[in-house]
Amino acid sequence: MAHSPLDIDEMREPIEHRSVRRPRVLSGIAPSGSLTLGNYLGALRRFVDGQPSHQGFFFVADLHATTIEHDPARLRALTWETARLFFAAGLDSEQSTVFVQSHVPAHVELAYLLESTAYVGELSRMIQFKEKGGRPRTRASLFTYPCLMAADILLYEPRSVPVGGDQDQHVELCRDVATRFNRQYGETFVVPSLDKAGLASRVADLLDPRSKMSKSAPAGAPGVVRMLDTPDVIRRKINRAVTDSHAEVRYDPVSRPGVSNLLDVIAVVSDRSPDDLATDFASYADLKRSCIDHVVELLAPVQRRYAELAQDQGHLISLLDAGATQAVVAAGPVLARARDAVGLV
Ligand code: AQP
Repeated sequence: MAHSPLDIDEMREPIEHRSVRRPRVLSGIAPSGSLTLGNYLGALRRFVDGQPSHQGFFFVADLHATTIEHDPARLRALTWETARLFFAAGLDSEQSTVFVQSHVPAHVELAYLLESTAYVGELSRMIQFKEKGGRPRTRASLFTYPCLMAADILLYEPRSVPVGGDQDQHVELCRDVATRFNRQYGETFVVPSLDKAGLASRVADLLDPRSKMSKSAPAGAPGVVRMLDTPDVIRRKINRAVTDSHAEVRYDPVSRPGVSNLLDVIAVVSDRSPDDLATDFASYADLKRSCIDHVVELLAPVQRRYAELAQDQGHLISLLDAGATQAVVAAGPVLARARDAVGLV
């Protein structure tokens, strides 16, 4: 008999978690660049806000950063920086499991078993692979990356995974592969449902407001505000943000994306509606000034905590070690079931 994802979820919830009713969430951020204001507002800050109500597994997805050409020293530095920013933003090791992906070998081990379940045809259809890969020197890991992402998800048995961005297709593949595995080898994985609600608003690039603000943009890219930018740099970048030739400030993401992006940022930070906010400003100069003030004030405490953490690398390492230990324990039963199911002894 087929089970709905929820039925399977109930059945497969590890015994030690059945009494803990906080729904599980998990998310990884690849250290492919210095984190941006978009990563903060769209991901980190939301993880932090959700800690009391959700059991979170948050990891620096270092393995995902090796799917394209990379510099080892830079990867190492960005991994530490990203982990420090996780804690500086307010992730709390008492409430959430925070770790570095490669410190939990179950991710790679399960990814391999899923590579032995996924088909070349379905992996070839992934839009991200078609866009970034398909050349003779494309790394094989870029092709199999969705299997690693599926392992990242399935190991922690979340009930649902938020979708709505460029990762949708990968989450769908995760469900397909998990369902096939369960059918071929017996019920092993919780197949998460897709959560289309409650998506973060997307912060756009300040100079190219129809594109996402992206951490892998070149260092110093003027349209990308980094979480560790100084107030002066933030001021300079926002002052140079593209607007348009209209006189009055109005929220219209389709025809006025630059101005609307600045209004969106202030709206998320101040918890107001962007339409309503627009009436506060007499000019674009006013709007930019307010946006600068909000962003500088938002990031100041995070940057202060980051500076403190940077003084004590030993403390950071011990926090991450503890997180990895918890993640190994949480992921262990799922990996053991999968190994057993495919016939490994
Ligand atoms: N501009 C953004 N606005 C809102 N949310 C954003 N996120 C990323 N950019 C924005 C969220 O941050 C998390 C990072 O996930 P990722 O490491 O898988 O990278 P990504 O989604 O591809 O984000 P980037 O910053 O654009 O990285 P690169 O340049 O490496 O591709 C996710 O939760 C994402 O939604």
